Amino acid sequence: MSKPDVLAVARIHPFYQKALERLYEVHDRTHELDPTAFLALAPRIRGVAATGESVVSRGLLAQLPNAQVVSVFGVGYDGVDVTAALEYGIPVTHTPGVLTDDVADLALALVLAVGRRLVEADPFVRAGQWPAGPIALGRKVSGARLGIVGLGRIGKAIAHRAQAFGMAIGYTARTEKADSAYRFFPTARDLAAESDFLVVTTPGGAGTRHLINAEVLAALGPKGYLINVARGSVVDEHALIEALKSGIIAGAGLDVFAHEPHVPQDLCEMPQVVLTPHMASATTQTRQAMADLAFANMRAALEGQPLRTPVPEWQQVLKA
Ligand code: NAP
Ligand code: 8YV
Repeated sequence: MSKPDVLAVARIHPFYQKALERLYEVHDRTHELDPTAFLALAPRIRGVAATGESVVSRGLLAQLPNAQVVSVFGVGYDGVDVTAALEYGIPVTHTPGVLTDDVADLALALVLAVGRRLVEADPFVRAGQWPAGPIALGRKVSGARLGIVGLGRIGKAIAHRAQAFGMAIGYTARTEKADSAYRFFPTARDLAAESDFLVVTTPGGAGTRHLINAEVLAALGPKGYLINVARGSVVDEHALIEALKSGIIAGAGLDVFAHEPHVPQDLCEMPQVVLTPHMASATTQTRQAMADLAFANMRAALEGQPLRTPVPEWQQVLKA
C-alpha cells in the first residue's frame, strides 16, 4: 500500500522530516518548485508540514480538498491563514511548551550579550586590542528593570530567570494577569518608559504588527535596550534602525527580523547590536522535542485520533 502524501511547505527540520518519512511520502515544496506536478498531487495531500515561519495561504489550502491537518513545527503560526483553515475544516496544530525554556534562555543570553558587550569583547581580545584597552563599560544587568511584552509561556519563563538576577519585572499583555506579582503596564509605551531592557515575546501577525514603534523606542530611551525573540513583524524595523543610529535607544539584541533570512546592512554594522539567526529554539534537545510533537500531531490527525496540541482557535471549534 502506498504511503499517504504530505506536503512540506518549507524546508523542514531533518528531525521532523525523518519522522514523517517513516509513515508518509513527503513532498518537499512541490507547490513552489514544480507547480505543474502539484496540480496532480494536490488532491492526494492529506497533511501539511510547516515551520513557524511558513506561509500557508488561503489559496494553497483551497487546493487541498483532502488535507486533514496543518502541523506546524513551532509555537508561532502567524503565517498560517487560520481563518481559512477553520472554514475548510482543516485543523492547525503547533508545538507550545517544548521550546519555552530555550527561547527564554536565548532572551536572557541576548540581555547579557548587549548589556555586557560580550560580542564586542571577544574580537577585542582576539585582535590584540586589550593592551591598548580598556573596553568600554557595560550596563549592569543584575537589578536592572526588565519589561516583558507578552507574559505568556515564554514571557513567564523569562521573568522566572530574571528573578534570579534580582531584576525588577514589569509586563504588558492584552489582559492583566491576576495570578502575577509582576507590575502590569497597559501599553508597551508605558512599559518601555519604565524599563532598562524591553523584551518582546508576543506572537506575530496582524494583531501585533509594529507594536514596537518609534514612540515605544523613544520611551525606552537612550539608556534602554530592545530584545526581540518574538517575530520581526512586531517591531518597526525602520524605526528601530533610526533609533539605534541616532542614540534614541542604547542597543538591541535581535533573533528575528522583518524579512528573514535577510538582515538590513545597517544593523550588521552596528556594534551596539547583537544579531542571531532566528535560533532561539535551535538546540538538539528542543528541536527533537518539537519534531516529536509536530509528528505526533500529524499522525493523530491522519489516524483520526485526538490532536495533541491544536492551536487555540481550533480548540474553540472543538469546544463549540
Ligand atoms: P503565548 O503563551 O501564547 O504568549 C503570548 C503572549 O503575548 C500572551 O501573554 C499574550 O497576551 C501576549 N500578546 C498577544 N497579543 C498581544 C498584544 N497585541 N499586545 C500585548 N501582548 C500581546 O505564546 P508563547 O509560547 O509564549 O510564544 C510567544 C511567541 O514567541 C510565539 O508566538 C512566536 O512568535 C515567538 N517565538 C519565537 C521563537 C524564536 O525562535 N525566536 C521561538 C518560539 C516562539 P494575553 O496573555 O493577554 O493573551
Ligand atoms: C522555530 C519559532 O525557529 O516556534 C516558533 O514560533 O519561530 C521557532 O521555534 C521555527 O518554527 C522553526 O522553523
